[in-house]
Amino acid sequence: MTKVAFVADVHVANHRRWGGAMINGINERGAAALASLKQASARAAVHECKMFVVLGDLFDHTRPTPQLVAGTAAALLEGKLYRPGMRVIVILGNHDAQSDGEGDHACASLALIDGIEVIAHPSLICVGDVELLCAPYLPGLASEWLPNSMVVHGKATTRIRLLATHIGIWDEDTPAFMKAARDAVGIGQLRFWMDAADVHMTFAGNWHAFKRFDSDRPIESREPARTPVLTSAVIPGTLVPAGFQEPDQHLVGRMIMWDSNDPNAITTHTIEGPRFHTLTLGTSLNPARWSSVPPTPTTQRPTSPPAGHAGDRLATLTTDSRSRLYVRIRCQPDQLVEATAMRDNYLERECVAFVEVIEDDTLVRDAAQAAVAASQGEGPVADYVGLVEVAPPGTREGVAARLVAYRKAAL
Ligand SMILES: [Mn+2]
Repeated sequence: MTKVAFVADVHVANHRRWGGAMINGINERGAAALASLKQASARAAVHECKMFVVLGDLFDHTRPTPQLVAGTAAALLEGKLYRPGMRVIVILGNHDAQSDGEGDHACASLALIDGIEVIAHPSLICVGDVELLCAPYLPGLASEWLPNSMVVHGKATTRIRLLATHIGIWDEDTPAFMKAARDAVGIGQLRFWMDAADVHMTFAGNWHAFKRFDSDRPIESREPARTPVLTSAVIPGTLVPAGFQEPDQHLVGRMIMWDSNDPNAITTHTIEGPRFHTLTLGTSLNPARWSSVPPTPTTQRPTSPPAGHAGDRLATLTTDSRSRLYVRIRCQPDQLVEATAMRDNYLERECVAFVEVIEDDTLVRDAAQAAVAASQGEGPVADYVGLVEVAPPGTREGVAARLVAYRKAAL
């Protein structure tokens, strides 16, 4: 059996907003990201994974400070303390790459550290009965570079081949403006390339919300007895969300594991860390989903708790990264008093780092800015309006008109 753990989009940085105290060159936001990464590496080792794979955007930008690089290296290597044979593999993402020149990326110095493999070129890594086909991010159209990166290695042998890459993957439910991204491909197209390159399952960093693409179409398998493929591609989502602009906070902070013993299944593991929740007046966070708050018991713990040192250490790491909940309360202008009371209530909880009350019109402005950034025409704006939450109901047309006006003003 060969188990592999995947995380994506860690975006390690000393994020300035709500950055907190800087200690030895790392602020609170940076420390929170490193704590989550460390916890993930440890948990992968405890689950006896043979590979711990970062699917791109390990760093948020191309010039991480030496302190952040050192902290990142230590976090990546945490799991090797009790599972020295676990391979740590880092694939480059778009945020890591300064240019496509040799070594011109944020992970250049990490590549010099014993035990960390930085993958900057398409390559094949064989471990046990698994072949990991690595296709790091390249500039330009993913629909051009991805198939090129996939075909160079010919057909898989008797091993099961997995693809690890950094692309968006869309299906019919994806908003139009995301489908148009240069670094995204359609799931149908991807499945076609996967068949041609003999890839069993794809794991992709880049987009920040967890998503799995299931297939009811059996793929012809090498072993006649094998069950039909159930999952063909997985987006783990961001390991450490960076702000309120991130997708649904229940679709982030996950590590995905795959096991060659059960090659059509994946398991997801919650990794504690910062979370950003936007609430409306009168609603509250569902404690069961409020994963950042102690002492919520988690069902995602290892099924057989590791004995001794490793178990104690993992428990400490989990507590360390259970930091920081950021809450935003959205209200109408005439509800400010009520919203402020709700804010004060949240501020009393020690794990809540930040609470802000925003009037509803801010939502429209944020939506307008996102639409401006994401779209080049009124069609995508209309698609976007179809997706955003609009209150009161029945005002979509009005909001669409305002979005178009804001867009014109912003151009
Ligand atoms: Mn990213």
